[in-house]
Amino acid sequence: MSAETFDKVKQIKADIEAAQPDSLEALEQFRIKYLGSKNVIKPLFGEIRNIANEQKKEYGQLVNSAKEAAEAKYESLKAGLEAAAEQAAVQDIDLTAPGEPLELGARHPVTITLNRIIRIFERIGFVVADDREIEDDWHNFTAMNTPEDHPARDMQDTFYLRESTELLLRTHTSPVQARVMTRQKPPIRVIAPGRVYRNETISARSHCQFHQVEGLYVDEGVSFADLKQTLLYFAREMFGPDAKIRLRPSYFPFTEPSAEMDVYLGAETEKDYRLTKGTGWLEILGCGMVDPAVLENCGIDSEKYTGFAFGMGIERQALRLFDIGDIRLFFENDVRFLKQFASAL
Ligand code: 2NL
Repeated sequence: MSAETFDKVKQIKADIEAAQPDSLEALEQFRIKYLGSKNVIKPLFGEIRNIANEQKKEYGQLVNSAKEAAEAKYESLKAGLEAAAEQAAVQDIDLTAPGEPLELGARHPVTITLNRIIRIFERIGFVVADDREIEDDWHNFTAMNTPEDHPARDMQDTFYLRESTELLLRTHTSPVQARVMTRQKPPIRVIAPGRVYRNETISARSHCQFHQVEGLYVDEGVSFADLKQTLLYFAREMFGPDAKIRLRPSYFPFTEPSAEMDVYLGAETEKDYRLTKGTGWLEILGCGMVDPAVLENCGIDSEKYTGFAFGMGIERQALRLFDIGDIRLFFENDVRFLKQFASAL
């Protein structure tokens, strides 16, 4: 009885020593058989109670040596077989095959339009200013002379942050300029392009997020004539050397006097007729002389300095420039749409 049990263990140990797993799969079979949770060695330890007392020690050592032989064989073969498998996999790769083509992206039509506008103003000394999109009530509204009860401040029109009624998604890029004015002395000549937010129902014509460029020029002796000449220059660069402009009286809380600027496109083509509702005139931007109260709010002496400012929406211009019919396409990130507007800018 005892001799048979010894023989069984010796046989298993011999099997372990003779085994030559030659692949990772075979090695795994080996591991399961001799080292797994239901391995064949485990029950042999239990057999020790059937062994005569004077042989127990020898038996125990024999079973242990079988187990150690399995562990040693497993460890000695593992690294080599893994390396061989990896090498075999590498050999399967055709290194001469052509690579996957990298798809080249295209600039977004809003970015193209924005860049065009920025270039035009950069040429006459305007510098791009950039700042946060989550603004505080003061920079977005109070500094801009917008009274507490102004409808723009309503929850219906502005996205406030849930944590605080002091923080909001900027409704225009004016707070960027407010920040420039509070930290820099005139002369100031900046343009502030960027994303702005309004709580509006999304349609083909409007969206709750869009882009704006605002401009600001503050110095001694800046006049409405400077405003008009600067905007005429812009219109000619943007729409061609024959572009005509007109300024219509308007109202903004932050400028006085204020005006809307239209550009004459003519109504000869069907597209221009449609865009200008038959008048030939297209509304492009709002502008005016910076209200002295805004200058004072931002720490600029309104007795010494004057300024003009303007603001325009980008999406509407991009729609016109690329003949796109629906503003929602700008924000869907569909590459089939976005790829169509390759441009030098
Ligand atoms: C529009 C009209 C406008 C301004 C923006 C401005 C900025 C400062 C001071 C005074 Cl820091 N004004 N910005 C002025 C007039 C019009 O935007 O229709 N935008 C889409």
